[in-house]
Amino acid sequence: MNPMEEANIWFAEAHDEGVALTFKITNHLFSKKSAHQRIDIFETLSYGKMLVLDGRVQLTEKDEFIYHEMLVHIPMLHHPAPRRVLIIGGGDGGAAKEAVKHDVESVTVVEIDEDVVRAAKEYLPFTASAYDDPRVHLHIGDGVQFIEQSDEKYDVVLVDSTDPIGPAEMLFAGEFYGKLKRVLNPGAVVAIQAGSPWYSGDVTAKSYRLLRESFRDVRIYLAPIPTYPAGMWSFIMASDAEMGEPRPITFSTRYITDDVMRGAFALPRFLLEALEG
Ligand code: AG3
Repeated sequence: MNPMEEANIWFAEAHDEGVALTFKITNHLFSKKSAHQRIDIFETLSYGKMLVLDGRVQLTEKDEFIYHEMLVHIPMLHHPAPRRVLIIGGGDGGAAKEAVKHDVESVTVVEIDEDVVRAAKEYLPFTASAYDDPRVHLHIGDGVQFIEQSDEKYDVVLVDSTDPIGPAEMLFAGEFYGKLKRVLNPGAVVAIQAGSPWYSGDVTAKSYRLLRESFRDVRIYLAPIPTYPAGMWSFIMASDAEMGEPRPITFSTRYITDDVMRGAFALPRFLLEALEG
């Protein structure tokens, strides 16, 4: 047994005052207080490598595919022919890794924290390998500033952010969704991660309402992510075009199927009620 494993060290993320998810740690690979947040990378006994920002689990080696496939492929397949993709956040490369499975011309990742990218390249090759693809371009900077200043236009914009506390706060504001329009091609589809509908249904509902103020067709969908709070996660997809049926999946996946894609839009009563309230 390695000495760290024997030492019985655990990492816990509290999901509310009375509940936490706890991982047995076999190695603390990286730790840094960057200009934007605290970054930790752990080797866990059960979930492989794990990226934690400000104490919140962002991804694990074992289940990242569920989150990234659902964030990326659902909007991409609701666009008739996405060629240019913008990812706001997602410095670990996980969303870019899925986006390049499509016939895209370019995938631009705008990450505010260069240290996240550096750490991912060193310790998380299963997501950061995306940066080896010549179609993937990295821009270090603030996502809001980028959309205010960019002259480029995109077919799909994905917001792969942390929770709406800390550096990502601005990405959940109404103004941001309005400004996004500047960088959208006609018929573009936008998708955001919209938090835990169980613990923060208010955040999910608020994002939904704000997106409805800016876009014509707005849809919420869910996915089970074992290592996120409550395991149930929400995403919102929005477009000014009426999004029709998704195109079928024609590339290799580990989670999403055509049926999963259809089923993901079925919402539980408590969330529908939060949306009305
Ligand atoms: N971004 C969403 C992570 C949210 C997790 N929240 C939490 N654990 N409290 C994931 C980024 C992966 N590319």
